[in-house]
Amino acid sequence: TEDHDHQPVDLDRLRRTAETVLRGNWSGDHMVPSRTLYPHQWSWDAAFISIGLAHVAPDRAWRDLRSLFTAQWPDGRVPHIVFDPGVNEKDYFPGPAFWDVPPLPGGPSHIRTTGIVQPPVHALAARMIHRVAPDAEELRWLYPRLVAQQEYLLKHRDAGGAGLASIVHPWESGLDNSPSWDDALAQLPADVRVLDRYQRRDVQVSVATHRPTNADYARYIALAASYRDNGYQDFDLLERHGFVVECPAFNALTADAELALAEIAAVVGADPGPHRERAAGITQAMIERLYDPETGLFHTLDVRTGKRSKARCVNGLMPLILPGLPARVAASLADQAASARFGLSPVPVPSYDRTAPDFDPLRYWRGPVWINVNWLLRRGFAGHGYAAEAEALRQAMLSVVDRSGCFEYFHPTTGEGIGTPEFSWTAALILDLLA
Ligand code: 2M8
Repeated sequence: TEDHDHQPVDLDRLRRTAETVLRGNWSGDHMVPSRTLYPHQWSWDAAFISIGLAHVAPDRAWRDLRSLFTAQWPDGRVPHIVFDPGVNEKDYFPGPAFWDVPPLPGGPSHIRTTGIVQPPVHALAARMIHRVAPDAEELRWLYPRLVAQQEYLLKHRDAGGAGLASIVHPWESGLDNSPSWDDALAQLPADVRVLDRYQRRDVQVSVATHRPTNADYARYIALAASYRDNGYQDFDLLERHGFVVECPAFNALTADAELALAEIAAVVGADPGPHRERAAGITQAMIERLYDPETGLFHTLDVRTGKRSKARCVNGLMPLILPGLPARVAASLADQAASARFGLSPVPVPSYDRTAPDFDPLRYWRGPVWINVNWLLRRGFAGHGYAAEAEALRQAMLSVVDRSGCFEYFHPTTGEGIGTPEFSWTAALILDLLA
């Protein structure tokens, strides 16, 4: 046991630190994930951020979600980045010129966005903000938009035909360079010459050995360009696009969003029934397609090859957030999360199996600890009656952030802060854990 296991957490100092980060990262009508590395608005960041912000600045929490959904596309997709027109194009790559989204008929013409999505955590966020700072008017504004977001994912993105949403880019998962995508990406050429035409901004602002490799980055750029050049359309994805994958975390969050929508529906006078049915359908399809009883984990499915990835990654634990998961499946996830492969404390659950030969404690989503997935896992434990594990994970999160600061991610052994130092969702979710 390392000494940080025993250090008492200074709760007041922690709260003040987190509040300071969120004050510094507010940009008029939205929060940036980080002033330096991520100077625009990100989709799932906004959801996590608003959950924590609700406790200290509920107006800003509602505002952040409203800003994001103002940029929603007419087909229902919520873009993964909404660009701030006040930020210089060279301050983030790939920026609005690369994504080149044409003004959308019926959509806001002055707002520039990417054309891919991120996990739909926003219904959960709306439900949670409403509990802390009730505002039925905001919920009424958001409800049809949240429903359209779900319909986009469950109709346009059901490339596998089984009722699950596919992602068309690793960035859509939020777990950029997770080993979950290695098999699917290995089938694509990695032509790093594509990077000659662009400047990677992330490796200038952050440490290159912590960020995705150039080979991976070249594939990210090629995939984004291919989706863009197909007009951001989703028909015939399997024939037209090189990356079509079902992710267990993305789909668990999609099902969880339906459960949140069922509760929101009750407030706004809509029918909760269909939302509950959809959540149950997604949960069932996930168990059939993505669960491996031998590993006791969920795995990503490459819809193009029909093969499940063997990698054991944190997204494979995420279905624990679903209350409808059979107790035996929940028990196997809980076992795995507490096992030597992951481990809940003294440092929270890492992004990848600690015992894997290619576990990398520093490289982004291939080893380090992230607070957002641990915050979700904690909810999962609590929801399935694992109170001790939920509390151990909560303490581990508070302790690592208290010692190191509101970093983007943390070293999975030492707990040292890595990446960008004043990271919004870390600060926000700590405030939620302290509430
Ligand atoms: C990271 O992703 C962006 C691309 O969207 C990047 O690497 O530039 C991921 O950690 C993602 O989950 C997160 O939403 C984003 C902003 O915090 O950064």
